Amino acid sequence: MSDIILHHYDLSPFSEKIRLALGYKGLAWKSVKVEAVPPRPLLDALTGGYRRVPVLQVGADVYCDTEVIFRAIERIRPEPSLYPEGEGVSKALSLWWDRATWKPAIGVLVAHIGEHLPEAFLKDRKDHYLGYDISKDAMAPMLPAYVQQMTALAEWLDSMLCRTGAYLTGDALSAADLTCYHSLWLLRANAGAEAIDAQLGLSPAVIAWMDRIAAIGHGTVSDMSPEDAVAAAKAATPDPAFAAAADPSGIELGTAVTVTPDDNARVPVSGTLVSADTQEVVVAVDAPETGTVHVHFPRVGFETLPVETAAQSAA
Ligand SMILES: N[C@@H](CCC(=O)N[C@@H](CS)C(=O)NCC(=O)O)C(=O)O
Repeated sequence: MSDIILHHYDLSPFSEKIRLALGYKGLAWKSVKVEAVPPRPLLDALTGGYRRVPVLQVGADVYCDTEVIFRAIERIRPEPSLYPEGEGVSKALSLWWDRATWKPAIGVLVAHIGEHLPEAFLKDRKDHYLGYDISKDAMAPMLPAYVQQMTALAEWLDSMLCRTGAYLTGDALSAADLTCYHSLWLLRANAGAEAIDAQLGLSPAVIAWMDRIAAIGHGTVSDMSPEDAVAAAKAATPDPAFAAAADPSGIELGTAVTVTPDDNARVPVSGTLVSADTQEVVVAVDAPETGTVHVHFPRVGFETLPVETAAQSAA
């Protein structure tokens, strides 16, 4: 099998979930570090311009968004499963947590370290990513509400752990644990565990659960340059295992489509629909640097539309 390559940056919480998933599976992987602020021309060539991080690459197959990255890792090494209670409960918890905690977690974060965030980072997030200002000053008036929300949401984790034992969905870890951990990890890694545990009133059960997850580690990691990652894509051909007879949503294979996140960073990726099931969509994208790559997205959280329909809905 081709190398497993993760394009990420250290302080990206969504990347931390994937680093831990790779560690949980005991996988060896290559680490390609990307800038926290675009431009990222080589990553764009691999994804067709998908704006977010992390991205997982295996040869000429490229996976965008942690939901589909979890799925890819599960296919590569099925045991121990990231979905011991099935995909539904784990994915539903993950989607809820990611969307409910994103803004309040950033609000708490910038209260602690906002003065150290570079101007270019803040401008990029406002103008091209989130659409709102995440500087310390701009978020300060809402800080009490952000703390209230994070506190209440973390208490729900405590309630789940009290019922299930070691992990959120049962006595074995699931992808939901890695997801619900990542924003608390971001806060503790930057502001200090003691300060965050006290500020959000994290319970002993939640703290012990985070310690268990941190102990998983990241697996066996070695560095790779972005240039080598692009060369690996060019040298490979997309995995034919993802051929499908038809898209269940009715778009004909071979249609020119755009795939766009439905929350933030709404930068469409344009490509040719090559495969799809109810959970995952795959488009072929060509760039001179990479040749043809197959870019995979989840269905939930993304809009896959024929190019003409996308143009009409944007008009
Ligand atoms: N739904 C996406 C969210 C990913 C996300 O928000 N990533 C952040 C970094 S942790 C990001 O891309 N920020 C903007 C950037 O780095 O350009 C996923 O699950 O992968």
